[in-house]
Amino acid sequence: MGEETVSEQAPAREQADPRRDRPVHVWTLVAIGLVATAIGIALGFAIDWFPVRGSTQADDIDTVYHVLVVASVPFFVLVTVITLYCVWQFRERPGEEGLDGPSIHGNTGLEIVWTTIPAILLIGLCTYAYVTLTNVEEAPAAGAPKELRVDVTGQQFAWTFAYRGLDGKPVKSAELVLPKDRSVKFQIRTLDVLHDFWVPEFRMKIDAVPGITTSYRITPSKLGSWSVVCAELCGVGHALMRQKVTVVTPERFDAWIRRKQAGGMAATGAAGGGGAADATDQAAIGKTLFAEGNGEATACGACHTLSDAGTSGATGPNLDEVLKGWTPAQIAEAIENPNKDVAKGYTEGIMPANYGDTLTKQELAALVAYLEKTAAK
Ligand code: HEC
Ligand SMILES: [Cu+2]
Repeated sequence: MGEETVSEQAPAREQADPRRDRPVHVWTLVAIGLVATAIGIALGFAIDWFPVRGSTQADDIDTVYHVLVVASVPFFVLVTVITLYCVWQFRERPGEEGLDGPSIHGNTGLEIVWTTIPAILLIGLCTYAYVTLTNVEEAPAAGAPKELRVDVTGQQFAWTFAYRGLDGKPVKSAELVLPKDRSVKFQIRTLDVLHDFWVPEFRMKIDAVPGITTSYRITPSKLGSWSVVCAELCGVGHALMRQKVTVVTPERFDAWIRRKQAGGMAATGAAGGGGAADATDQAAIGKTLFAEGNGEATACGACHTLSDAGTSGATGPNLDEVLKGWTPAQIAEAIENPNKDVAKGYTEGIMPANYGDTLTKQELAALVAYLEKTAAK
């Protein structure tokens, strides 16, 4: 039996077979490969893959991408050309059904070549990417404007921002506002699951990991308004976890910070005053909670637009429009049990369902009082 198979197979391969196509010359394949490589690299550069370059880091990071294109297209072409050529040249022809090719065992020279070249290439590219990442994240030089520190907190399904190291008191915000041409270091945390803090225009991104604080640094280099995106699948509301980042001139940034500091101060003063807060103080506390949260409870303004609180969130209904005529009981119910009566056109499970726990009774009352007063205007 065994002998029969061998004697049947061997001649089929060893003799020049009239059924075979004439082999293509190796230089023809090389020429095809070079043309395909040139087209591939040209396309890689011609297509504009990237959003606007919004930070000083963007140039170097885009260069990494272009170097990777130049390094990987030739290998992609090499593998593809050889594969397609073999599929065509050694296809099964009528009469060859069930035949097996000659058995080939190992080629030490080839194996050394195809291990060494990719190893050198990979080590080189990793080193280059690592050095680039270290360089773009270098602390600002002496004499540059003082670095801004922003704590970023992720929670299903919104981000809140806290500015540290300002002159005067820290500022919390549901919206990210940054000055142009000043280095900013983000310290990123999460209150629940993994999230990932990303502004595509700034190019940098990093996971928010439970239990640890991660960070990165960028310098906004363009005025404009873009999206903060969550880039780590984090639950049903992941795709809606988007907020606004606005890059403004340093003067406008300082004015914005001062306005925030003044607004927050009134509310803190009222809360710290002790005793029964009167209606105006209640509303001031409510407004602060709405725009800033309380560290545990996500700011409502991250998801809701409310012009009185200066927020522009777009994940949930616009509260300038929907709250008219609501009773305090209805507002409280919507906050504590958001999934009971889901607003038309919106998905259940996006608005945090834990405000009953993360807000104290007084905070909830203040928020309801504020929203009722604002809606009545
Ligand atoms: C992560 C985003 C998110 C946050 C944070 C959030 N909400 Fe919502 N909210 C939504 C979504 C989405 C809906 C619509 C679905 C629903 O009713 O549950 C909604 C619905 C509402 C409604 C009902 C609106 C209607 O038309 O029925 C009210 C009122 C409301 N939210 C108030 C608040 C308040 C107050 C806070 C802060 C304590 C808050 N929300 C925080 C996303 C959010
Ligand atoms: Cu997320």
